[in-house]
Amino acid sequence: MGNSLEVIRGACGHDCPDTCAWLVEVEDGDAKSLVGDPEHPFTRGGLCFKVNHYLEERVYHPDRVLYPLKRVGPKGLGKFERISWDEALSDISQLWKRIINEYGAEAILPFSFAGNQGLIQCASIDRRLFATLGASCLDRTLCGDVASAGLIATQGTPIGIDPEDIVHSRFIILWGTNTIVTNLHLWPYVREAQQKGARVVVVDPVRTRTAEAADWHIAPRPGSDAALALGMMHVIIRDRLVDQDYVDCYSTGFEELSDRARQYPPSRVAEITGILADEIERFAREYAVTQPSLIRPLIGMEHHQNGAMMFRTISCLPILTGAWRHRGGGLARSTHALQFSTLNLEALYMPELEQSRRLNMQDLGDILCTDLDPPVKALFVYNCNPAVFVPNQQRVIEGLKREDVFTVVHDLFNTETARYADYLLPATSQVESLDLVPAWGHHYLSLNRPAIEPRGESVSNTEMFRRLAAALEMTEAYLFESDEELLKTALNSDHPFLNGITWQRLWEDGYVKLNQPEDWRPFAEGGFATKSGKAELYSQTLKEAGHDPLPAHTWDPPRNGYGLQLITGKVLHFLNSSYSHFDRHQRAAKQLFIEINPADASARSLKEDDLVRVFNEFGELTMPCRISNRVRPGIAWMPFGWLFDHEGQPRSANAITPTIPTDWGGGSAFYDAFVEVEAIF
Ligand SMILES: Nc1nc2c(c(=O)[nH]1)N[C@H]1C(S)=C(S)[C@@H](COP(=O)(O)OP(=O)(O)OC[C@H]3O[C@@H](n4cnc5c(=O)[nH]c(N)nc54)[C@H](O)[C@@H]3O)O[C@H]1N2
Ligand SMILES: Nc1nc2c(c(=O)[nH]1)N[C@H]1C(S)=C(S)[C@@H](COP(=O)(O)OP(=O)(O)OC[C@H]3O[C@@H](n4cnc5c(=O)[nH]c(N)nc54)[C@H](O)[C@@H]3O)O[C@H]1N2
Ligand SMILES: [Mo]
Repeated sequence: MGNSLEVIRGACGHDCPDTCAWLVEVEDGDAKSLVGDPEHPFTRGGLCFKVNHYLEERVYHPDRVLYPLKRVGPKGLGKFERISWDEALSDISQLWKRIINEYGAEAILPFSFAGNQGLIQCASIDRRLFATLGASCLDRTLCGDVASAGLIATQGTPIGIDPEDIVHSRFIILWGTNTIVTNLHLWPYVREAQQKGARVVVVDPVRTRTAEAADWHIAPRPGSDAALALGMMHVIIRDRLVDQDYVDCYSTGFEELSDRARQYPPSRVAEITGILADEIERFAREYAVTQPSLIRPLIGMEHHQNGAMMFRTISCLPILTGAWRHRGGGLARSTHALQFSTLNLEALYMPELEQSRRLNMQDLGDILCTDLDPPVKALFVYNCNPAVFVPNQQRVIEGLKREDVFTVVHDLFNTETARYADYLLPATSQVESLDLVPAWGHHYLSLNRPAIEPRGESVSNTEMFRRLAAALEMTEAYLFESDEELLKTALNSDHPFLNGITWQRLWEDGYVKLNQPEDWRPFAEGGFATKSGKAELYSQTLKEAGHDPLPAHTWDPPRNGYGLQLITGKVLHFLNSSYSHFDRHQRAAKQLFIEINPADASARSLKEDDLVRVFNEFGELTMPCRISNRVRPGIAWMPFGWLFDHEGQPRSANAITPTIPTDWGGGSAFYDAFVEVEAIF
């Protein structure tokens, strides 16, 4: 047989809005190259710093876990010996059966997030399996749910405009999102609009790269955005810049909202936000009169105690101005809700099976350390790295160390969490598994075809759970459906946006844009998804749930005497906790540091590069200090990921983040961490 060269279409499965389309060149069963697909209209052939070397750094990396492993030595050491799949599955299933007999199935906790965000590798057989067992259910609400819950309060749905329509916008507010770092492929669209004359405003307490590239950077204190938006509403209503016809036809509660906004004159808002009253006036007026105006938030704001209320409040702005009428106007956050609403998810997830107690992922430390009734005795971790990404890391690690908690981790690498595992099972990479990848940053649905066979004895998530179901002697047919059957089940939907999008077409073309009208304006003529069909400026639903029915600024996280509020944001070189294992990424990210304002530095007698102790009631970290005007006084910034400190020890910013629940939406106030900084001599 001669050499066979084939090009296979796929799509990145990382937890990122961009979902880049890629092409994998395969020769004799080996992947030779992986490049961005230049024909993809949204991602246009570009990948990113993280994924540019995907084959070397993930698929063929020498550290990849290729065989089932069993722990030797104490938890935390990360030492394992190779065993067979039969042995691993038989040990795990026997132990689980013993635990179920003694404590009930709720003593088992599946723990996963969006490490692979493909449709079925993220959630499918796993959900069915754990629900059928009666294991504890996990609330996976650390990213996205809070923002959605806030938008739902006003709009009834988190759906917004097609991000590609941003080119039609004339006034773009990137609100609490660092587009150039976290959502790279949207940036050319923003630039195109900017070149056509749009004004680009960034609202972010930190002067990020995106803020540098904008026309106007507005830097409110973190957590104060609801006050800022109310101040804008005050000006818009006072100066009669309201689209009264839109408001009268398509919303309820304008009078009540006007009364509320009256309580937020720019002078008061200036005190809350730290922005000058004059700047608030100008911002409000320009936003209201320059149509189409678009608000583009992503995640930043939701990692605060009042996260949902901030999203709820900013979503009232495009209602007042009628921005939704115009193409390119309104609000565009994640496209996740729209993409997922087109698919048959009920059939895929079978949520009716989930009847057991629910535990929230941000509480992992407490869940493992306190004896719940029944206690959690077995943890199955996949698609995430809780030792790094969950707040209050010390508590999480204390829990992971418990000898009486049986932990299995399924991952591609021996991660910080895997170090505490009793069994570490090998996972496939994206080029070795099949999936459909609905993007949360654009309207293309991609099919990721496996380009090569699974390496070593690695298995995809779906295959992993089919094997576990068999080992547990479960017999429900829905636990053994193939990947192709699962995907076809999800595509079996009569949503009009899926019209003409068949399995065959996805297989051949790799990606297809949702079949929406060319000029799609979701709320140009109302049609909100609330009970009344109107946007709810006053929300009875919120009132019944015990919240303020009107937009409000209420933000009062415990400071416990610590002077600096710490934002721990995403960086270019890592994808959350991933890619931090590689030298190239560590070198590029440099070591862990904390950045503070010159005023805060001089108040603490600190100089650039001084070694400092950063501490609060949760823990402490040592690192060099950077001094810059990128952050406002009172604010500190630290990169999120797994970075080396000055002694070469890997550390996560979550060593000093609290577990404060958000107002609603089930999230965690990662960015409401308060710390003190002092020099180490
Ligand atoms: N390179 C890279 N890309 C990524 C990721 C990554 O780790 N690395 N992670 C991916 C994931 S999982 C997600 S969720 C997205 C997140 O994408 P983004 O939402 O863009 O990222 P964040 O860094 O969480 O927050 C964005 C900005 O919000 C600001 N911010 C914090 N608090 C407030 C506030 O109260 N008000 C306002 N106005 N701004 C505030 C922060 O300073 C930060 O600059 O990125 C995805 N893309
Ligand atoms: N302090 C602070 N903490 C944060 C944030 C912050 O901004 N600041 N951001 C929060 C947000 S928005 C998010 S989304 C989380 C993300 O937090 P993480 O869970 O750390 O996210 P990832 O790095 O995307 O993925 C985690 C793991 O999934 C594994 N994985 C990838 N593909 C597969 C697969 O197919 N199968 C299996 N079994 N495993 C796979 C990867 O190898 C990796 O180890 O962090 C949150 N934590
Ligand atoms: Mo996220």
